[in-house]
Amino acid sequence: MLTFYHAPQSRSFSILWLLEELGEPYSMELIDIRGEDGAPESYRAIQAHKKVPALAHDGVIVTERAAISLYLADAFPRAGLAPAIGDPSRAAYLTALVYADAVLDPVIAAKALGVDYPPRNVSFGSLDDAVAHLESRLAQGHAAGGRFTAADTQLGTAVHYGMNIVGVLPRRPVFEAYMTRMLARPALQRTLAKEEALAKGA
Ligand SMILES: N[C@@H](CCC(=O)N[C@@H](CS)C(=O)NCC(=O)O)C(=O)O
Repeated sequence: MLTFYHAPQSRSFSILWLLEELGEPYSMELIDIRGEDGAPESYRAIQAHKKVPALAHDGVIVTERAAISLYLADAFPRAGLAPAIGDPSRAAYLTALVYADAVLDPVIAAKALGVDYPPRNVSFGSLDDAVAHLESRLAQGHAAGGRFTAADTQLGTAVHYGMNIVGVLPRRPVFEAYMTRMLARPALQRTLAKEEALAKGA
């Protein structure tokens, strides 16, 4: 049994997309993160910072998008969203999947918030380095080489947010072509439809 703790139009979008790619049944608990004090205090027992997403699976809780993505892709291998342990392509997969939250999300957030920082003194480095790295990585077709994996739900969400929502990432042809490929996926189209319905309160 999978329970997904979600808020529409938030970072938990990437996990909603991954769940749609997996095709496993799940239930959704909506968490109101936008009240004055954020999510209810009771939710802290699930997520220490009262943030979404979180996932409960057969009595265990997983938090942090990178961990949830790795967990789900490994727990449901039938969907083929993670190279197996021992497959050399797992290196690029793990790197891209963790990069999305460890590097790309903070550089986009810092730029969007107008925060100046010395790139060599922070773990995530500079936006320019991230753009150059993403450009060469996504030129291969997907986050981790030739095929779609759970790294794409993470990187794809960050590229969409950075380029289309906050306008921090430049509209490089590689990024546009990548997003066009992602948007052709039925699972992403279902995710966007669900998000729209949730945002309208349906
Ligand atoms: N490190 C977390 C970040 C999740 C996150 O930033 N969630 C935001 C939504 S965009 C949130 O729940 N914010 C509500 C709050 O901080 O009160 C993860 O990767 O899961």
